[in-house]
Amino acid sequence: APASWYSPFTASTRAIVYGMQPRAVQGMLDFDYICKRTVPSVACMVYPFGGNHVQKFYWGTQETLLPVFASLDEAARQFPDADVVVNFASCRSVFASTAEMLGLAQIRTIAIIAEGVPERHARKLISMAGAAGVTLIGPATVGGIKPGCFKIGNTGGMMDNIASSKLYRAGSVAYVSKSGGMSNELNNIVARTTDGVYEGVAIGGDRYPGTTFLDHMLRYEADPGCKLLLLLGEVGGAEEYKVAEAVRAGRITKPVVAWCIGTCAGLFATEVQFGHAGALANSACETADAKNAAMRAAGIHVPETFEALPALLNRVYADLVQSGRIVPRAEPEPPKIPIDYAWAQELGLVRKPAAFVSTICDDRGQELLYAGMRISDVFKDDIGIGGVLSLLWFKRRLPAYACKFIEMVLMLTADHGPAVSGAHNAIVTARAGKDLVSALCSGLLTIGDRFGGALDGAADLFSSAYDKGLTPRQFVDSMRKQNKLILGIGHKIKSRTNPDLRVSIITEYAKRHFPATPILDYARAVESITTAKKDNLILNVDGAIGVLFVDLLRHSGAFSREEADEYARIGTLNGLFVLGRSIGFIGHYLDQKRLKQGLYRHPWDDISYLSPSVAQSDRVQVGAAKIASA
Ligand code: Q5B
Repeated sequence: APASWYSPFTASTRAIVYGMQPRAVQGMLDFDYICKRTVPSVACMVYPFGGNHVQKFYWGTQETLLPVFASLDEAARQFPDADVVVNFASCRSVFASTAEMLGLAQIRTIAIIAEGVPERHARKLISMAGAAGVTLIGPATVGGIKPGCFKIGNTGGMMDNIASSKLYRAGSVAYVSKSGGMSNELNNIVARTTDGVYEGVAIGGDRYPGTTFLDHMLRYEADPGCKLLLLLGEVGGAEEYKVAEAVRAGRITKPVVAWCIGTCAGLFATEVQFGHAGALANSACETADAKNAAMRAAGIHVPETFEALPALLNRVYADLVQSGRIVPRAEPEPPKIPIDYAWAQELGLVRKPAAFVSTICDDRGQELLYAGMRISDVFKDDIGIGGVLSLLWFKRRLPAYACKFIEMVLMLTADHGPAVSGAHNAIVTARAGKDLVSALCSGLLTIGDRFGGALDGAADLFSSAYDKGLTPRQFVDSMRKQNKLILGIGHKIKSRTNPDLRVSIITEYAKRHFPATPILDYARAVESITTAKKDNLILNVDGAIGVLFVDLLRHSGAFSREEADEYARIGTLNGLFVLGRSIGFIGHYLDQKRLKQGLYRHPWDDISYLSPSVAQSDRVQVGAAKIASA
């Protein structure tokens, strides 16, 4: 059936949702789906920020896309069949947006969800809506629901609630209340005591609702699908009297069951403002007791207490069935409700193997955890960057001397001038106009066996030789026999006569604080052999850190031998240089940017051009031809 003044929501109603409210939209689509609607009730969304785009939603178990428009005007143009707007604008912008909606001829109903709308704005909007012939629901409401047809925003709560109140199919009882929370209560009561809800609207708790109890009661009276009217009023205002008057005057002829909540107000010594802005009795006739009495006197079915409401509703419903005015319909099979994976998981209904396993950090709770340690404790215990590294790299807290050692390594390796491979690359990249990450990566990509990435290799070579029981001399000879350089030995500029102070600092610290340093001692013995050959074949900074870290892993007591070997094997030690030197590479990048250095081009006089001469090239070609013909 098409929409009419008394039935604005049908199974083909289409709405524009104003505001970025994906949860509410998904709720509406889920409702549509279980009502077996063929077309989603949400035509599109309007969100003034971010331009036109699409948002992904579920339609049952499948995914679907809904358009989002930056302007209401365009949304209306694209969806001329949309005649309802669910307006989620905040109380600050609701006036302007609703006024704009009222200017669109196709819009017949607007639900205003915002609370705290200034009363003067509400009154102005009511008068504008009246002039435009538009039905306003709200402000300060969840909206309403028409089972089997349409649901405004978050009305009805979660899908299991909607299903248990059988809101996926129409009943015969139409209700109007102020509160969205109490609407849920009514959905439940009506489902248990009658053949179910035909329609339900919460008009909102403000003093000036866009439409009143009477407006909706008159709609329900005119709507042939509705057989029984239910009103849940509340203390404050005089709207219930208007309904009573309509019943008395014969404008409402269908049976009405009603209750006005707030009868407990009499127990307080002074007038009490209940939850809603309008829920305050300003005079004796605005009390719940007075309004219940007036409705009862008008012939409305009013129970003695709210607790007696369900039984009364059931009695009136049973009379309607008995008199043949309601013919109960066969109950359809309850729909299967697709439930979100996250919710199903929370309920313990599903499980699936995770694609990733992570054991070092957890950001899901209230507080970030590093290997189980709260971030606030990281600072309370002042564990420093060494402590953080030990948590995230080794999943444990290391002794203070070890954390200090880690910090010293990071400080020592932070930079070694602009001439080393990595800094040079970072500088050239920065000067080519690239960004920080590119410059940093370009520097990092030079780290390897020859430059800065010899820590792991050195640790492996020295500790393996030591473990095998090779004397330092046997080790050096075996490496020479294999024509292999000893990683961790040798430096481009440092030598016995120009010692690398970084190495002295770190080894002296380790000698003072580490429980034992057998691999360092072994490496020193190797160094005395290599430096005898050539002055620059010293234990370099990579080598010193590499062997010391093996000593730390093996003798700190914090690791088993298997763990110690594994950390040395999986690249941990080069990670120290990578981390430390990143500080320097970023420094070089910033330095170049600060100095506004232009594109670097290497000078010709610094390149030996050794390409063959023309004559040589001819000889090569003749030679090649002879070989080919032979
Ligand atoms: N020979 C570092 O070579 C360097 C030998 C060796 C046995 C060795 C070289 C090397 C191993 C890798 C290593 C880390 C390329 C270095 C770092 C960080 C840095 C950098 C900075 C920073 C230097 C001359 C003669 C030859 C060779 C022999 C050389 N190395 N023998 N084991 N390891 N080391 N890298 O001076 O008989 O004449 O043929 O690869 O540990 O990267 O500041 O710059 O903080 O940024 O060019 O400190 O040692 O020596 O290759 O001309 O060799 O010594 O066989 O003998 P050089 P070459 P022969 S720290």
